[in-house]
Amino acid sequence: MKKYTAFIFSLFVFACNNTNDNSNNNDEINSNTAIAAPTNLNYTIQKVYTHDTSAYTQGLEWYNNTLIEGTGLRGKSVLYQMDGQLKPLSKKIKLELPYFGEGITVFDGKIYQLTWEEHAVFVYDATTFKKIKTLNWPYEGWGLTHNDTALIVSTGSNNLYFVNPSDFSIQKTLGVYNEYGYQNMLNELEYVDGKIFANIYGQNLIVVIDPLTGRITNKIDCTNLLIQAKAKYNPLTIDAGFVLNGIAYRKSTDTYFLTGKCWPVVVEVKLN
Ligand SMILES: [Ca+2]
Repeated sequence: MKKYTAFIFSLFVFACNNTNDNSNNNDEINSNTAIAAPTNLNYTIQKVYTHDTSAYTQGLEWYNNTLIEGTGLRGKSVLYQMDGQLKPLSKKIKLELPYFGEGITVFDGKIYQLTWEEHAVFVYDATTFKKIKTLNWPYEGWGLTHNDTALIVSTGSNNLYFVNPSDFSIQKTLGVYNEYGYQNMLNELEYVDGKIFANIYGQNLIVVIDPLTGRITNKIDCTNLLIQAKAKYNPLTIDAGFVLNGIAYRKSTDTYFLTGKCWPVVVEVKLN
């Protein structure tokens, strides 16, 4: 589901339960109560950084003043670390074939890295980048973040899975919805102050989710982000699969670092 066809497909599957791990049904939303539409959040660009255009971004998270990025594509998937100015540091893990890297998050001193279709979750020491163990995940792996006690996984469906960090056993499944129904294609994630931010695959859209109810409370339209960031690129050379994907919150500056798959820039924004 990472190719251009998937993007077209995504335009039609919105609110449909077509993936095998969707357990929710639109009927479960109380149709007697109007669901409030998400309110728009605006952003102000703070700074624009260079991003490696070979990095097919799947996961992005700040950890100890370094930005950790996990990337995808078979034979090209890596896990690496950048300094505070987003200059790549030496620590870098290359995934072997056939593994297709997906979302990452750092929890209790360990980096967790999903894989797309391989059902493997790699766990590394966040300081040394040495692999500690490999866990199993039954569904596709897309996005990953965490709250104080659980890792939170997206699978491209409308569900978020709260899992035990020690073995990835599912503690809770949360259906994510807006005023029209369930929201499919949840991708890269970021947990910030009791809310879950999610990229919607194939759209220039970030949604903000209430983790207690699954309701999308806010949305951030990133349609003009590359233009506003004055990113130098030829749109004709951009693959249709190089979509917005990547949210990392830096607490020290209260700013969000946004990018996309193989984008030339990472854009630091403050939400208004
Ligand atoms: Ca993230």
